[in-house]
Amino acid sequence: MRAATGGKATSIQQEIIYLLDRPAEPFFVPKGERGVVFEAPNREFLAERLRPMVAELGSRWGGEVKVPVSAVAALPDLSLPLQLPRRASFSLFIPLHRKIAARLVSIFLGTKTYEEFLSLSVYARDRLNPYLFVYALSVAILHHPDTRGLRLPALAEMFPGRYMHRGVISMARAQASILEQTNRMPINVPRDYTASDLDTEHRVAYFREDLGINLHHWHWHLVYPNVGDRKIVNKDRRGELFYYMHQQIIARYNFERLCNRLGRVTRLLNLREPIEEGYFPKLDSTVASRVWQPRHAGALLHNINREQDQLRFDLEDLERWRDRIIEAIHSGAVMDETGKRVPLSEGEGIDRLGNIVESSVLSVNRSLYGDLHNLGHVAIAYAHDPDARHLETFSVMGDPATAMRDPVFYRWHATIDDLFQMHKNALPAYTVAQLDYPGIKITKVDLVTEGRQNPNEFETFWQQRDLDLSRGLDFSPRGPVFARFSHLQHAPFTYKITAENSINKPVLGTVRIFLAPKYDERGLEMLFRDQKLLFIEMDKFQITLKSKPTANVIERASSSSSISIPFERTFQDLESPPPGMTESSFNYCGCGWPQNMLVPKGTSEGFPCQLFVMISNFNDDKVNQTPGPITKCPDAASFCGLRDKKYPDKRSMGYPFDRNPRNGVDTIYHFLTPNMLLMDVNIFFSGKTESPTP
Ligand code: CUO
Repeated sequence: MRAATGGKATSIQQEIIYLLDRPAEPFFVPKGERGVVFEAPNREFLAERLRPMVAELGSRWGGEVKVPVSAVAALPDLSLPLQLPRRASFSLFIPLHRKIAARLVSIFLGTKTYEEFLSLSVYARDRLNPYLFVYALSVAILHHPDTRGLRLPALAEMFPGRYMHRGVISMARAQASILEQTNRMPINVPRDYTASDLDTEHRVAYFREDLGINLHHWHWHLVYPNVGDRKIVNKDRRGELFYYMHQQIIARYNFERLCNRLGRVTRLLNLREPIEEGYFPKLDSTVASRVWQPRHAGALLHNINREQDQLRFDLEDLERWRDRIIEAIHSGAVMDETGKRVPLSEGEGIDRLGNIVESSVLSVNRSLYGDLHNLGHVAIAYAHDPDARHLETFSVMGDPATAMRDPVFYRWHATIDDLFQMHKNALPAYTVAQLDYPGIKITKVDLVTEGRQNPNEFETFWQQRDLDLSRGLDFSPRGPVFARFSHLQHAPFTYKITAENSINKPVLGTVRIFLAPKYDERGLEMLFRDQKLLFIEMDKFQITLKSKPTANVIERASSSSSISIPFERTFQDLESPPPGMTESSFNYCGCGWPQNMLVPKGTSEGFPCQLFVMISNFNDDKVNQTPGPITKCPDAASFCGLRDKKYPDKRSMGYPFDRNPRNGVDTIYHFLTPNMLLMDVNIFFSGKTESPTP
């Protein structure tokens, strides 16, 4: 361990995290509340532009915790990462930027010791584009053997400009400069700041602009990078998870839309048609001093030709790739780079297709199937300046940290999901034998919600929350500055499931819980083939079922959901792990659907839904798990997988709703086998706003 000197020592090998603090301030300015200062071994470590500053100001900044940084035998070659100017915008969807990021990540991961990793990071930090640096260092920290146990600070803290109205950031800056800490009041962030009710799409802005949802999405792409060393990219079933996690986002978005009397999102099939939905994000980047460009209603997409990003492609390229992918799906096989047919099989086909469509370096043939999803993001993100004649950079669609704010994100991802559904619909339907669990019968399900008198009712409301913005405010005095924002929340609830086991011994099962709207836009009950796309995963867990005569009563709390992480983890603070959590158990776990968005909003009169509960045979679900220690934070495994492990469910992701049904099944009622139960429930939105807990 490298000892920190002076003041309080930081814990083992944790100092590197402080390089993520206030990304635009040099490394020799104190970081975090503890005032961590990195001490360069020699002047060479300082970026040239900073050298005169250090000479002039000497050690004016002080700092309580000094972290000496060792010299390194060979300084890294940063020529590729340096191609991205410091004030440019960085996008994971632009191929050159992806290449640059991959190089930087591999430089960091090529270090043999923590000391070396820290030294190279310090050396690189103030030379490079801050957003690129934060992305690459975060990926490297998550994967480096000596740092993988560390917690990453939430991106909303490092770059609040990606999450907050720009007025809030300037008010925060003013507060930090003018007021003593004790006199600072939380800055109110209104819920409706991006549009008025004239824009019907604005009814679901609370979903699109939710901080936790956007943080989850950024974190997911951090855990599942699509370029770089295969060791990092090639995680178990990552292509399939790309499909499933995004499919669930679309399902949840459509669910929210139906709650708000909006129709399901329409696909962006014709790239030549004006995009009806405008979006004005009103975000501001604190690092690149730029405004995120809006998109006016009726914008057109264009061919892209932007020299500085080495980016040139035509809309026709996107169309061609899409056609080729559709052709491959219909022929049941893709062609690899040697011209060999690789089947899109029932088991692995979806994983292969996910990597092709996204696309990742695992795509079997990037020259044939191209870079459809990523460059679709790019084409949309540059609608306002496709050839850089106005020297503008991309809009929110160009960054996974912000893309989900824009209504067009869902239209594009609905188009992408459609390809996956084409493949899924071409697969054989699940037979009764693949669905049933002979001997197991669910006899009753109750949903009990705290504070509600009637069973089988969810309750939602608004909740206010304070978020400290000071970590992202470069060059302003220290101390917290809070923004007070509100988000959707639900009352905690418990599922009570009664199940009988008539097999003569205890057996294992997997409980799978889904929720879908009961009626479509016209108030009619849906066909199974439509409703299956709207079933959102609520939970999945393993149980032991005792054999008769006693019935099994299984209780499961909403806070245990397999898709979500607690609020505290979404907004994890750099320096204080939430109560009850040790630092090392905190790790990798920033990925996960925010707990507060588990239940869709519903309506004040009660939105009718169907809760589906199934117990599947664990023998068919079981995975021969990779040996190694138990993962400490499996909470959000359904969307994020398990670190260094196989995806913990052998079934296809989305099972049993990922395929068209067997013959004779028109509605969900026909679909049910005895190990399943369907129940009508309602979601009531109470309209109240809860204040933050002090
Ligand atoms: Cu997550 Cu398009 O993949 O944003």
